[in-house]
Amino acid sequence: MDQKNIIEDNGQREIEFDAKIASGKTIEPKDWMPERYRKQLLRMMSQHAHSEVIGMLPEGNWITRAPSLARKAILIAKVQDEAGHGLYIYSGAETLGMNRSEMNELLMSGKAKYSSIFNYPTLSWADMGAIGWLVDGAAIVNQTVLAKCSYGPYARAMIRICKEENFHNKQGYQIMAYLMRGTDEQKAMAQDAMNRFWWPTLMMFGPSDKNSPNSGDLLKWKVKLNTNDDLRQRFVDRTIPQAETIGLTIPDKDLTWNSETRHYDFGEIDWAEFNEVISGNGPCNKMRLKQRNDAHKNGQWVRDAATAYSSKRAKVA
Ligand code: FAQ
Repeated sequence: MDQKNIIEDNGQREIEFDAKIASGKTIEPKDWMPERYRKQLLRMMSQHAHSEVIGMLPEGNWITRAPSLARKAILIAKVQDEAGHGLYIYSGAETLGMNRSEMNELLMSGKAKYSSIFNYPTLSWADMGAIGWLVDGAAIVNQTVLAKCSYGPYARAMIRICKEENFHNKQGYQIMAYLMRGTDEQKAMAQDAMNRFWWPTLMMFGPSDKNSPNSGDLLKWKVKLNTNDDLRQRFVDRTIPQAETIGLTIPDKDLTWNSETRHYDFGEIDWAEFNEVISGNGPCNKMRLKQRNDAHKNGQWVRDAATAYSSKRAKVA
């Protein structure tokens, strides 16, 4: 096919692709897709998968120190769930033409992004409550919408992940609620976790709409169905009453209920801090990358054993 025909052919395919998206059908791995759609999805899905995997580190930090056997079992199960989420999303991302080890290389070399929230330290047991309640709560708001996104493998992974995130969210809220019924020290610990995690959680939704370079493409192609600011507002509106119910104070002096818009107005996010964190200069960026690299290196014997086992089974079969 000559150059002119290729351009016309791709133009026709793009019209069909846009019509498919407009009709609400999902795009599947073998369907034709514009190169920019593929790249945007791969960027977003691989970052999401990396976030699940790096997200195990701040919580893993508390497994040996959980205050009871039941809490330890729950936390182990939660961290294991996050590994599973990473796996589903990496598998979905692989359908876009990059294999998992390449994605992992980009993560381990510091070239790929993962959610800013995991570059903050977990200093007390209450932080496990704050992560489950706030961080998983934010993830649910974002991912419930992604479960209706235009790329089939991503949308389907989100359905299962959201079910599990709901358990995570409830166990986190329960930790916070129990602490708020406890001693003055326990209440102070819960409030301190709230104070440290509130603003970084709002940053999880990404830059404000006017500074979000990828939103245009993603909204056009129905990968995102809402803007960053819309989802952030949705999270604030649903979380304030939960905080009030258990007696936690939101660390925002500008927070007010707006009876006209029927939403909470809230203060300005520290975007300088956000930009520092996503550029690799947050409180824990370097430590997280080192932990991830060390875990990969120390897990080599597991990968070797799994490879040896599968080749042995292949010989028997
Ligand atoms: N952190 O143009 P936009 C979880 C980057 S899962 C780091 O607005 P976009 C579960 C962005 O990549 C949490 N970087 O970008 C769990 C872009 O840079 P690039 C993860 C961020 O894609 C719970 C640049 O800024 N969830 O927590 C962040 O339209 C507990 C410009 O931004 C997902 O990944 C950030 N917060 O919107 C696990 C959900 N925000 O790539 C363990 C899927 C923005 O051009 C324990 N992702 N950037 O170099 C999304 O919904 C979107 O990608 C956004 C960003 C909303 C994150």
